[in-house]
Amino acid sequence: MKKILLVNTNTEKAPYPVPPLGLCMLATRLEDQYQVKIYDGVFDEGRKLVSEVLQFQPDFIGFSIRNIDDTVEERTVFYPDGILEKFIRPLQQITGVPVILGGSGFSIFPEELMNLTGADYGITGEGEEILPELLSRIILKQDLSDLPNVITAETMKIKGSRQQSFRTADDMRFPEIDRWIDFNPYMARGVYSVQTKRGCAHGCIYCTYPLIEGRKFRIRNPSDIADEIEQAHKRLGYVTFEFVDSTFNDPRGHAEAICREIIKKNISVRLRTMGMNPRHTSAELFDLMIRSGFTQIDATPDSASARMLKNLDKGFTRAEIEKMAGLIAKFNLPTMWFLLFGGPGEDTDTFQETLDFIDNFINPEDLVYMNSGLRIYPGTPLYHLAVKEGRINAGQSVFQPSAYYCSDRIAKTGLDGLIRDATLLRPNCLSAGDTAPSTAMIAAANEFRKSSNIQEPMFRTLLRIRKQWKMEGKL
Ligand code: B12
Repeated sequence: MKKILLVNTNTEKAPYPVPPLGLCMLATRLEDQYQVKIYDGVFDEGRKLVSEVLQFQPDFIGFSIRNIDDTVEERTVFYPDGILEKFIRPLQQITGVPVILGGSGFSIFPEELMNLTGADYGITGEGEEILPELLSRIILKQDLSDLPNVITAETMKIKGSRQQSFRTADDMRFPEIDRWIDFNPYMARGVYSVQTKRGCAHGCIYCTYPLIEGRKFRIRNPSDIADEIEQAHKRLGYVTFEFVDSTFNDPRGHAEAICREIIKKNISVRLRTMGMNPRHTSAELFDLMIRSGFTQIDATPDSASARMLKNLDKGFTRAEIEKMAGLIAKFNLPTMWFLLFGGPGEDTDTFQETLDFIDNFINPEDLVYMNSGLRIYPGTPLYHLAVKEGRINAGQSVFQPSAYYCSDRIAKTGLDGLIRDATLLRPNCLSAGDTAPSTAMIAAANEFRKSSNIQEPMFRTLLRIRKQWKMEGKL
């Protein structure tokens, strides 16, 4: 049997370490035909990689590239150089086996990453269908030119338009993450990731999700999702399950069906999710979410200004965000809010509108992240707008993270000042540059949770410590 090593090159541990779900899915798909191993670089950061390769002697090495930069203009962390230095170069020096790249970050910047790394092949988008096909064609020395989403060192081009290979997501075999990687280091602050669908049908002007996952929602069978959670819960015990979908409650009815299946299992699990679409929230959904085990959610409306919601093409209204906020309050569901300032047309009025929303609709115990400036990604409406407005040239690469958009109706420094003032007056509001709490703060939060046996989400404890330290002048 030929061997393939899949390498997770993501070493980011903020806001918390995330397990390489995509690689585990690929490993699960490949294991019938190949001997597969995952090297998880999150905690080891490449230290044991060379010795693993010398021991395993793979025939292929696949690198997953997830993060390119942290999308926070003020602090800009750029990951590719570290990925090259810690993971890719050391292996290129000791072996000549084909190197294949993939992952969400790679899918946004395939040409740039092929150039930077000198890799042999790359696959954009989901890998389950194309990777096995690519491997067998390489083995059989067959032509690759009709393989969609594949880029090679020779062609440096992706053939045709990007396609998604699954018609539905039912054939997305769920992996047992902890069978592929050591899950122990994730147990402290990490989460067990679950994907319930692929695709995003929304048109938010700055967003890469449709580019990475396709524009059509392709949903998994809700009872399979509940089985996955039940089985992982049995294996791991106390762990938080996090849904990693673009938005959890889309298309309408899917989230409700998942919650019902989990409730039927009669298991006591902790659930959380990223993006909620305000339009598809309802008392019924929140009731089901609470009953199935949700202990926190992320709300990502980006803005609460009617004008900005339109300009960002969010697909929902201010009234719908207010409805969602009302439900969050009614069901007392701890929430992290994410707001994005500086999009096209942002001015002091629209800023104030969103600030009023924070003051009137958000629980002061909930966290609000305020981000300034929008990262410009290739292939997005924002990219085209930036070209039209003469901010970048048509076709210009925006790989280096200096490409941010800020409305011409508000100076960037002025916007940063407004955010700073807002966060000074509101202890629950943080500028996006503050997403990583210090080790001392995490330690204090853990200590507090242990001594008070408190069950609240970590972000609330961190906020508690932050407020206390601020009062004591420690911050
Ligand atoms: C969920 C999510 C989060 C959650 C993670 C929760 C969790 N439990 O995992 C949270 C909110 C915590 C988060 C945080 C961050 N995120 Co995030 N996140 C996502 C999101 C929406 C989905 C990721 C995911 O799990 N997908 C599902 C899995 C199954 O897919 P996958 O891993 O991509 O794998 C598939 C393919 O990529 C491919 N593939 C993967 N590896 C390989 C390897 C090979 C060889 C091949 C052939 C194929 C292949 O096949 C897999 C199966 O089909 C993506 C956007 C997106 N739609 O992809 C952004 C995304 C990955 N995040 C991004 C960023 C920037 C971040 C942060 C740095 C933000 C910040 N400043 O804090 C942090 C970093 C966190 C960390 N520790 O790494 C960016 C990365 C690109 C970039 N701009 O750099 C993305 C793409 C969003 C964006 N802005 O464009 N994120």
